[in-house]
Amino acid sequence: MSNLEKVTTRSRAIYLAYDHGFEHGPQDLLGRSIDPEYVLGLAFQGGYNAIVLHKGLAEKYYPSYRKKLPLILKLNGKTNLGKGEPFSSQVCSVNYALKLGAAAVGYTIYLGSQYEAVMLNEFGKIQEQARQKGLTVIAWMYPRGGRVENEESPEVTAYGARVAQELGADIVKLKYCGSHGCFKQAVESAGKTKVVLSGGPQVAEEKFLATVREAMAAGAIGVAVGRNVWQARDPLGMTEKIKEIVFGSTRT
Ligand code: FBP
Repeated sequence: MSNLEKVTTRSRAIYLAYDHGFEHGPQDLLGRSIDPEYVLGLAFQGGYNAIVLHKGLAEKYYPSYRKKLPLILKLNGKTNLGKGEPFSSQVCSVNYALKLGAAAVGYTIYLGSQYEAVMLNEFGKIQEQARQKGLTVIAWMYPRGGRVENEESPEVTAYGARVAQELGADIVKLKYCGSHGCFKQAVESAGKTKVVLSGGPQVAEEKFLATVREAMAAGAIGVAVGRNVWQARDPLGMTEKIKEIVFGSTRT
């Protein structure tokens, strides 16, 4: 089985992102979603290809899922309390991710930030270490900072996709740039690096599903979604609708 096959199903994938307690604070974790046990159960029951966690949650909650749900270990993070140029620093090593049972590692690059060089440097090392250990590498490519006028413009989205390809990411996670055409351009820029759609803040169910449809039609292999699932009224129902779009008849 190739590295990518460990976190995909017939070259498609749905990932449940759950790093928000770190990135945004508990304000995002409404109701049951404050409980990591609940969200891991949801990822397993929903048949997600993997769950995204920081190491603290992986240490305490992942052991009982180790054999049944692949893990994407998020290697860097930042809170939303800091002001100024965005910088997400590395908080976990590739070796420790492997020890925790990860099948893949994730890293956010704020392309265009004043600290871009530091993140590119960290990612470059992580990519090589992950290759040696047989882990899939996923880049969260989020253009952001004072020099980036529009974080979701077609130009910076495609630029981020291209940089992910040139850095050797297996998968790049991109925010939706607003149309089928511009997302298709981003997918083309990513080349052999696979693209997954980043979910974003919760929106009306039909609106989110329409975006997933457009991203898939543009060539994405799936989604890495958090809030639009575990903040939904019926997270498992929402999951089924996403699966229908992403896998259609390809799901085994
Ligand atoms: P969502 O589907 O909830 O948007 O999660 C995707 C994600 O990339 C998370 O992994 C991460 O915590 C968050 O979005 C980052 O959001 P922001 O753009 O606000 O920094």
